[in-house]
Amino acid sequence: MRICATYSFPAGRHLGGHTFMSIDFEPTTEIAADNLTLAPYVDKLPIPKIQRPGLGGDIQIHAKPAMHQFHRDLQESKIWGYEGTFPGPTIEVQSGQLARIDWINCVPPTEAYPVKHVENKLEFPGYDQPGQGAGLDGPGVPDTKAEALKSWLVTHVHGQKGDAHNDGWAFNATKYQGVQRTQFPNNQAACANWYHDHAMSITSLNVMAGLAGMYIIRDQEEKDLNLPRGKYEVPLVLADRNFMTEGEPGNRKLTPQLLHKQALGPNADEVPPGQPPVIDIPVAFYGPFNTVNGKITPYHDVEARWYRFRVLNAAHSRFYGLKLFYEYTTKNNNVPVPAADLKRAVKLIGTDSGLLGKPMDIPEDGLILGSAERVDLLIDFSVFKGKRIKVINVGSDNPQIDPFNAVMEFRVSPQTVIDTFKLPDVISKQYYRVTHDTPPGGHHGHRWAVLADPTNMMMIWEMVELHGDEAQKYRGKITDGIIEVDLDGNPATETTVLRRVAVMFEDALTFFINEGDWEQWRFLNLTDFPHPMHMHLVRFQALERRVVDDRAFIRILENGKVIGGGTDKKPVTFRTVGPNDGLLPHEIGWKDTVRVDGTELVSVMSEFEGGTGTFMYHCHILDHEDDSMMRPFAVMPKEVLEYHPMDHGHGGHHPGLNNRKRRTQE
Ligand SMILES: [Cu+2]
Repeated sequence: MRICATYSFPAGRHLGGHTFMSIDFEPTTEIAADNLTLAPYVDKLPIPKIQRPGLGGDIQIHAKPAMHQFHRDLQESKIWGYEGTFPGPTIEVQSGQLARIDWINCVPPTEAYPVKHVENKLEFPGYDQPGQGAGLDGPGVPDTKAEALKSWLVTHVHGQKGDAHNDGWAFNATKYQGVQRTQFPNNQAACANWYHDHAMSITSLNVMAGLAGMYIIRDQEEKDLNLPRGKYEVPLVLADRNFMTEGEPGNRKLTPQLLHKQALGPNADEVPPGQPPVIDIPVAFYGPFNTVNGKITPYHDVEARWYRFRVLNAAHSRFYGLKLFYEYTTKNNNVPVPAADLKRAVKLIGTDSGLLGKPMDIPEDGLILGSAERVDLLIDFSVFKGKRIKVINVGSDNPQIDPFNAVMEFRVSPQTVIDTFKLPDVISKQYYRVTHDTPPGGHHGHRWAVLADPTNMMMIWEMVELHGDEAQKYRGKITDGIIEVDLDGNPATETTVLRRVAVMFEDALTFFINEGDWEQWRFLNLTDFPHPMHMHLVRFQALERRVVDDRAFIRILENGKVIGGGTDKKPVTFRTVGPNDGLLPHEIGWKDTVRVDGTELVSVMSEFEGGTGTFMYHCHILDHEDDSMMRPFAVMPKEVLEYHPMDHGHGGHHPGLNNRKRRTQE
């Protein structure tokens, strides 16, 4: 079993080396005998209730234990939800409207943790199937530590600007009856953000318990577009889930007990001769059941007219490849909506952090959404009058298999209705494409974050660029934590030498940023796993995506034990892929989370404005984030940063790091 199915793009848009995280589900005979499936399209799509700020901008959100029915044929499950629901209420504010939100922990310590946590090695096929696992599935090892957990919660509003003390710093979680007071100016463009738990080390479990909801910002520009609204604007919160089973193999039944079955796997990298394989990397969670707004594969009755969908991938790890199919009578014989119909009916008008300049078509082979990514979609169901349209996750190797790849179904009324909405040619006049020259005077700093897994952890290596003699002394040598890169592929120019300065979240802060500065961050993924990288505070635009030849990156051993990694006397090289700087067409939108697939380099450019303090950036695969694939960065007023000793490198408190440079200017 592999967890990274290769996702092929049609000719001309091939992203080469592009890995696509998916379920890779092959039903075993045991599963068939047990029939651990749930009938798709039997539950109506629920719509989370909307919560707007009251007088003075006040909102109170209570995290509390509740019962939640995921599917018609399942008993109610114990969850912890914001206002007792999963997803939580949709918070809706106007751009510029102050919101003061109190996040109140109402989960008493007497409440048992609502999620069972089990570790399951990838070599056993059961890691993405229902139940703890036994026999053929391989022994799922219960994590008894999870049973001892009491509620310890902190909420982060993903995509939200504001000072850092409102941002849900992972360590600043609170116990029962604790209140996290936050204030957001909402001085940002219309977009669909979301809120979820962010507690240090247990984010993955707390979110699995049900702690997530949407946060929608509206503005005048959006209003003037007269987009479908009210019941014609529908949030779709996607998340996969798993459940415990009961009974003997061959006669097992699903129970409503939420199950976080964490796949542990061998490192997918090729291990050079003489080097030990790396085992038990926490890969991720893959649930066999897709929920939308808290229901497993629901259906939604729609009129034959335009709708607007605010789609959020709130899954822990799963990347969705969303594709529309016509439902025919044979259950497993879905037919893709033909390209011409798709082009007529479906338009993409926005990404994570706001509206696009113009409506765009969605890719015929599926719209890819990594964890935490959002899209703003318009669908004209008059094209599909009287039909049933299935949404299927084609990220899987077996996209035709129902129900495990089913996401939801639209049932389009046969009735003709009057619809005054006309798709505008221009969506957002405020939108502009960011380039290297966008920052005033073209000035911007550079940062490097290397994603690496030479040991049994997924890590972010924070790097500094070395210069002059210091760089030269490392060129062509093997040194732990030194990565030499050949960015331009030109042998006549010098390679860039990067030195690792931080790994763990608790390592010294190294990214100090002037408030208002623009910076280009490069995420260099030297692992074979895709990592959706999210930066707090900012919105950014992706500048380019390149494929990395990472054969030069090797593990470094001491006494037969892996102690780190570095480049093997030659630099890591790159190749450009396809048109559009290697980006999918819609990846030119404003975003806060970007897919950095296995062995890829993705550069993003952002302006660090809208708040000051220490923020986090991290992989949004929640088990990677908990496994320390997260680092802090500080944004300070320029005149204050002038006073800060670390910024000038004369603090001298960090042996071996005192030569580091804060950044280079371009
Ligand atoms: Cu990751």
